[in-house]
Amino acid sequence: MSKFNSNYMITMDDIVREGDDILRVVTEPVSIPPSEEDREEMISMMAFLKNSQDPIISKKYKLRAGVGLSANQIGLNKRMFAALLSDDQGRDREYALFNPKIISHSTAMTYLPESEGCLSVDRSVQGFVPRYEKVQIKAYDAEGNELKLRFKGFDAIVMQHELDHLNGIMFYDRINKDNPFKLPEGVQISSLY
Ligand code: UDB
Ligand code: ZN
Repeated sequence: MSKFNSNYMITMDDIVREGDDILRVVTEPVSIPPSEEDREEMISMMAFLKNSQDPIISKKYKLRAGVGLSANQIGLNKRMFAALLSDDQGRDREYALFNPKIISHSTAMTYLPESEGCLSVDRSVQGFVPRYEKVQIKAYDAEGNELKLRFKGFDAIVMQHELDHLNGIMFYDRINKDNPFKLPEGVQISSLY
């Protein structure tokens, strides 16, 4: 059993930083339905995101306001991530996804004009990170039910950023090496804002 049981509080000290090899590993699928251990770790990851988005708690524990966290970012070689997004009405939407996979995507792409950043990266990296504007994801939930989910805009960017982590890819790997603000050619791509 890892230390990340459902009572454990993840803080920034638990977040693996760039340079650690686990961030460059193609993570291993988890069993479906997920084991008790996998589910407890996921609960702990989701609690981190909730705490990090709570103004009082995040200030007390010096947490960066996180929207997504992949298992290898806390040192676990597992294909699972948590995301805590907001719907159109500002209500929380929790995604606890096991063995997620992109099953289809738009040809159109988008990017965050202010670049991405990452909980595992303690410096600002300039440049555009091209992402699909829309993605459809197949995954399993904590009970082992198959899910098919559609995301667009910022939510789609978060999903692709977390899926990249599970494949050992960092956001800056996708920034053009010659000119960080050069966009891919021959594709429709527009700024998210
Ligand atoms: C984040 N948060 O959690 F546009 F309300 C980033 C950090 C690195 C700045 C903490 C973030 O983008 N929050 C945010 C953005 C908004 C509106 C808002 C909150 N991640 C997650 C991460 O590193 N996961 O591995 C980085 C994001 C950059 C683009 C997608 C994920
Ligand atoms: Zn990240």
